[in-house]
Order: sequence, then structure tokens, then C-alpha cells
Amino acid sequence: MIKLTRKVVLFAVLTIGAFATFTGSTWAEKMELRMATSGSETDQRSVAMAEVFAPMVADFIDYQPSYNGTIFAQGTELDAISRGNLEMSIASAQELAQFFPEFSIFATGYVHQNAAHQVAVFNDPLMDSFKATTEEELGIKLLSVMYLGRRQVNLRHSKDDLTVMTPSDLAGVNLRMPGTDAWQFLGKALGAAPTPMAFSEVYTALSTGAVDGQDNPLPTVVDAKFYEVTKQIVLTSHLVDLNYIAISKEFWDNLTPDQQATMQKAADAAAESGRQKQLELEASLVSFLEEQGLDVYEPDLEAFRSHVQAQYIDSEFAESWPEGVLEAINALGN
Ligand code: KDO
Repeated sequence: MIKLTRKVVLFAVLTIGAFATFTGSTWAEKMELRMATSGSETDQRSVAMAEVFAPMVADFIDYQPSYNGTIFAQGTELDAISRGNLEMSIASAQELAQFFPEFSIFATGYVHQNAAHQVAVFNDPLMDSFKATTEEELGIKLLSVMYLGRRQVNLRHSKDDLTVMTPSDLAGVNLRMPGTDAWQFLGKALGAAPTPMAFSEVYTALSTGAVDGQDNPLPTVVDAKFYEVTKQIVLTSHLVDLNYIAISKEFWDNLTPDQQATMQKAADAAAESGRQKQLELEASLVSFLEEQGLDVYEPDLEAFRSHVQAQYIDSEFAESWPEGVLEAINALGN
């Protein structure tokens, strides 16, 4: 019996070894890249990473995505990467602002003007110190900037019950915002009473009335089906929001220069693909949401812009912004 087992094991090992060699790339050559995001599998950022990034690096990367915060809860991914428990995440400036307050400038209402402005800012020398700090102090490299979209206020109340034209109309409204300080500040700057809550809990909270509303770009409102449990969207466009493709610096440093060049190209291609898809969705979803019975309307944008900016200028966040960066960002806008 023992002899037979040895023969079976030997045959199996030889067969697997032959197969792996035959496929031209043994598993040992592929590096496991775990990517965690609180986003869904169907969100355009996740789709771009799976359909554009992963194939472009497939020669040397075994891409292993996880969605909806299943292996790392929203807001814990950067710490996980820093500790070597994860290799990549779709990170936010708001999460980075928890480590480095100066990142709050990229999470400030009405600063980024549009998707192209985000790309210009990310590729400008003004970003060098932000990228260096993240690499040196957190061990994380920001590969590319992704377009999440223009965040809008999305409420359970019907427009007849609550029409929002200025920030004062949001007074007392229990608005769910993501958990970090920068997010909570943005909710207050809009005039609302913010509640911290993970993205994965928002649908249930809206359906039960635990919160009065939430804010996200239209593609997220549709992808997460928030329109099923809300009745209006106020087109505040209060934050042209972004994410960063964030990778472990240690993992990056272990790649060859050619592999790094390929991965950088793949990250930029995925970011651009997701950006274009997200922009197309934003252009088409107002009519879809109105067909679902939601009121979608523009408030007094100047009232929101001036009120939100006034909250930031005297804030502790603004004190952390490096001298001249806000002016440099504004100069890159149109
Ligand atoms: C959210 O929790 O509202 C947010 O939009 C914050 C973003 O930074 C990002 O984490 C996003 O959720 C997730 O990717 C889900 O779309």
C-alpha cells in the first residue's frame, strides 16, 4: 500500500510540475497581489482593475480582488497594507488624512473642479511631498488617481416634504457620511448633522430610516441601489471625489524596473478606463433616476459653494495645508 501511495504522489507532483512548466509561467513566478476595496464588484473602479489592470500585469501578478469590505472593513485597508497584510487598495484622500491631515485639501468641498483637474493635480509637482510622505511614513505608493464622481445629497424625504436649496435647509438632517474626520467635517460644512457609518451599512440605514440620507456620486447611488430607498437627489456636486490606487511600497520595490513600468502603465490605463465609464454614467443617470420616481434638481449652488468654502478656510484642516498648495490646485483648474 505504501509503495502505491509513493508512486501516486510522485506521479501527481511530476504531472503538476510538467503542466506548470508547459503553461510557460509556473505559479512560483506569479506574485500574489491582494486588492481590497469597500466598493462593489460592479463599481466601475473595480471593473477597471479587473478588466484592464489585471490582464496587463498577468505575466507576473496573480491579482486577487476582494469587494464590499469583506476582508478589510472600509477605512482599515491602508493600515493593513502598512502592516504587510494586504498589497493594494482603492484608497481615499479622507482615509489618508487620518494619517496626514494635509491630505484633507483633496477632500475639501468645491476644490477639485472635474475629473481632468484631478489628473492634472495628481501629476503636478505639488503632489510630490504628499506622495513622498505616504511612501516614507506609511510604506504605501500612490500609483494613480481614480475618478469616483461628483458627490450629491441623496435623501429619503420627498421633495414636497423637504426641498433643499441652501445649506440652511439641511439643518438637523441626519446625513450619513463615511467615518473619518474629514468626511464628518464635510457633512457639517454642508449644513447637515452627519452620522459616521460604513458604506456597507448605508442601504439598510436608509431603508429603516436610521439616517435621513447619504451623499455619493450618481453611479454609486445606482450601483448600490440607494434609489430604491430614497426619494430625491440634490445636485450639490459638493465634492468631485477621487480615490487612489494604493500599493505596498515593499511589494513595489520587489518588482523589476520593467515590471514597475508595466504596472504603472496598467494602473493609469485602468484609472482612465474607469474615469471615462464613470463620466458616461454621470451623464446618463439623471434620467434613469427620474424614471425610478426620484426628484433630481439643482439647489442654489453659489449658496452651497460659498458656505462650504467658508467652513474650511478657518478650519484646523486648512491649517495643515502646505503653503501655496491651494493656489497651485486652483491654478491647474480651468
Ligand atoms: C462612501 O463610503 O460613501 C464612499 O463613497 C467613500 C469613498 O472613498 C469610497 O470608499 C467608496 O465609498 C467605496 O469605494 C464604495 O463606493
